[in-house]
Amino acid sequence: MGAVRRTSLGHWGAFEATVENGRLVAAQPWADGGANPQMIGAWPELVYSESRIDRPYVRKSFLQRREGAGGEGRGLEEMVPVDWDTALSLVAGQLQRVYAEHGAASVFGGSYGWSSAGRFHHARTQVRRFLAATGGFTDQVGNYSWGAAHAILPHVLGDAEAVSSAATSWETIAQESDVVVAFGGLNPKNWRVTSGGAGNHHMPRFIAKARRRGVKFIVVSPLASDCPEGVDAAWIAPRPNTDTAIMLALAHQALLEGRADLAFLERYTQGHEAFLAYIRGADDGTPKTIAWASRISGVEEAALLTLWQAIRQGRVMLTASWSLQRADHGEQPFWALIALAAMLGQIGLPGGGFCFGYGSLNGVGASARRGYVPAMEVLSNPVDSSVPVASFVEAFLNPGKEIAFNGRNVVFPDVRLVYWAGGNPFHHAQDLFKLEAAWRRPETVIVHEPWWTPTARRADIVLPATTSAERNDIGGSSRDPFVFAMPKLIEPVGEARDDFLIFRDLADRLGRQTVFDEGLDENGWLRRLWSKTEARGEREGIEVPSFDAFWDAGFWAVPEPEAPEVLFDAFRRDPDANPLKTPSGRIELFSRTIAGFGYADCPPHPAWLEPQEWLGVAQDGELHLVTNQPEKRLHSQLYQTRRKNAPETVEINGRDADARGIREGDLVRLWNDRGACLAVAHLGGHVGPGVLVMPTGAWFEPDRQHDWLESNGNPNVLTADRRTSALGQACAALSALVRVEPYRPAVR
Ligand SMILES: Nc1nc2c(c(=O)[nH]1)N[C@H]1C(S)=C(S)[C@@H](COP(=O)(O)OP(=O)(O)OC[C@H]3O[C@@H](n4cnc5c(=O)[nH]c(N)nc54)[C@H](O)[C@@H]3O)O[C@H]1N2
Ligand SMILES: Nc1nc2c(c(=O)[nH]1)N[C@H]1C(S)=C(S)[C@@H](COP(=O)(O)OP(=O)(O)OC[C@H]3O[C@@H](n4cnc5c(=O)[nH]c(N)nc54)[C@H](O)[C@@H]3O)O[C@H]1N2
Ligand SMILES: [Mo]
Repeated sequence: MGAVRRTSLGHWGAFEATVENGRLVAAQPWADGGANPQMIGAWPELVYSESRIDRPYVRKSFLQRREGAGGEGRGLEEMVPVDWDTALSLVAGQLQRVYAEHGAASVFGGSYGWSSAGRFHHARTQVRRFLAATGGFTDQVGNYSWGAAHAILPHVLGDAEAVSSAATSWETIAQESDVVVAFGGLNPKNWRVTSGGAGNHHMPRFIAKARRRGVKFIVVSPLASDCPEGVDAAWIAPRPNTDTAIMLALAHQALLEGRADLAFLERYTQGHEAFLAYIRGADDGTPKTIAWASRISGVEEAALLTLWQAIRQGRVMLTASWSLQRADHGEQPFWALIALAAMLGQIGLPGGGFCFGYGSLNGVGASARRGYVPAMEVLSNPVDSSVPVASFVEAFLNPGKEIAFNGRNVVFPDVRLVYWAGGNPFHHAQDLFKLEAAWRRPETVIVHEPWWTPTARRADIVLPATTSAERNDIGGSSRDPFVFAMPKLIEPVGEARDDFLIFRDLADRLGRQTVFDEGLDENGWLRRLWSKTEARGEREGIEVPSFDAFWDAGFWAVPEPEAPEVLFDAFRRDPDANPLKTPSGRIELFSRTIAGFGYADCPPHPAWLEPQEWLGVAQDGELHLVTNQPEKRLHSQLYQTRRKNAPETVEINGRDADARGIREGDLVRLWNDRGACLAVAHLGGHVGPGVLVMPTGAWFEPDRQHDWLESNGNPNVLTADRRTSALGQACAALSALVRVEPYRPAVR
């Protein structure tokens, strides 16, 4: 039989698969989509990886004693292979037991994680749908990506769309902007990825277009490579987590020089008086001057004044990457950026104002009509129990504890059973040794995974899931102009089953099958999802192909929107006719709602608050650890391929390396009170002094001989399990201090 070529999709791009004799043998970027060939090419390696889970497994003592086994042995004991029927009856029995004895809130099923690109077989959606159908569960709210923004933006802008889906189009930057100031940079590595996957990775093209018109780029980031290549951007390297101070000082300078657009503030904002009083220093006696920001950020006054000169006139786009808000008081830099943009008065103009995430994800600022990629339907959760996404470790450790969260109180449930499908908490959570301890608390842990990830290895019952190559699906991203058919390429590897089929079987055992599947199989669901795309097309006068035509073609190019998107253009045209959904209908630079919450860590206007961990409080020898997204992987995905880098690399400034006797390529040990990990030092001159940059995603591998030493270089053993504020309760991974030294293992 000859080779067959089919189109498919992953979060790192659309690809053309070659299948020979029932085997996936090659994958190449689709069309001229610009996806990264190395990441795409890893598909066969991924699918046939040695780390695939070949059949169901149960932890040895759990198989013998069920919930009586206790959690101590998780990750340590032997995993015993069992047949599917044994595994599924165990799972069903455990769910029944916990529902009956403790109630649905004791089933933790938030199951945060990216899962796979296909929207029907999206494991996190499937597990939450399943648990909603069988009795309910404790959910997780918000996300790790932009959790703090998700909480603060609705108070300021009326909703969170400016971070979740909407963005001023790059087209308008290329046509209208004079200057782009990118806090957190525009790192091209991030454009390799988008949730749901893309056919179009064209950010480099947009940037090139902007460059041709002479748009000037200024990158404010501790890492030089956050500037896209060929852009020759000016680089300002502040201490991490000090952007808010810089933004406030620029706003203050605008006020001093009479360049603040008071008419804009008057017409389009609410509470600017309080904000202006704050930056003048009326409340705390400290005007937020350039000199003040220089002391905090470590950037010379002259460089900050040059930055001010660059933005005091012309069309200015101010952008922030999502990373800025993944830190202590992460709400503030986003609010401060909005305030600074309001002072300059260009919000709502093409190529001007502010925007979040251009450097964070492929497709932000691309021209795409939203809403044509259908999402799998969820069911409403019959119990009202949820925790902020990044608080799950705290919740496992403190049942019954009450925390404040964005104006309400959350009581942590008494978690007895954990069900995770489509995420890797031993990658994504902070303070992983703390997670290890918390993970022992529940009575039962069930995980669906295609691969033996650190999370799968720490389960009581592991069910092997298929990859997206082994089933039919529909995929795509709302930030991309394509929807893709994802035909089944090969038969399931080993005894793997689709998450959907596993849940359908379990739902049947629990007497809830029709609630879960509504009588539809895979094909039925794909057709039902496509009918939503058709219905949307009908509403908007867009011609959508029939399901069969779409499936045969392998993709559908959604027609481009007529005009490039400009954030808040309608609001700018007429704020009375198009008010924001804030209490005042305006951009809130002072929020009475937030004032009413009375949170010390989130005041009612943008403000500089010292992070708990940053260079301003570092002891002698401590450095600020920035943990960013990995270049050649998607989080912990692809680690089981040649995209692995073990131990992971850490970027260190030459001066800091010299002071510690560290040379290029040395094996080093990073540590603090929370743990330690290995890494390989890289001294490329890419980071500012006092800063270490280390990507996330290495598979957590604690060295049992050397207590607290993680050997693959997973930096989350060093990050703090701390929230941004009582408002966001979001992940603050990017505020962490550590020490580093050459690694000299003790002779055993
Ligand atoms: N220090 C630090 N930590 C961070 C961040 C940071 O910047 N710094 N970033 C955070 C952010 S923004 C995010 S989004 C998270 C990401 O955290 P995660 O989303 O948990 O990371 P992934 O590695 O993408 O995990 C997805 C898992 O789903 C599995 N999977 C894939 N397909 C299937 C399937 O079909 N079925 C099943 N059952 N499983 C499947 C994969 O094998 C993988 O283990 O990490 C967060 N953690
Ligand atoms: N290749 C690849 N791309 C990805 C992902 C991936 O795993 N791999 N993950 C995707 C996901 S889930 C998400 S949420 C996005 C995340 O998007 P981002 O959060 O924007 O990405 P990061 O790489 O974490 O951070 C971008 C840069 O911000 C800089 N930075 C960190 N702290 C500070 C600070 O305090 N101030 C300033 N000015 N700069 C700072 C760092 O140098 C870092 O390189 O990325 C997406 N894109
Ligand atoms: Mo994310």
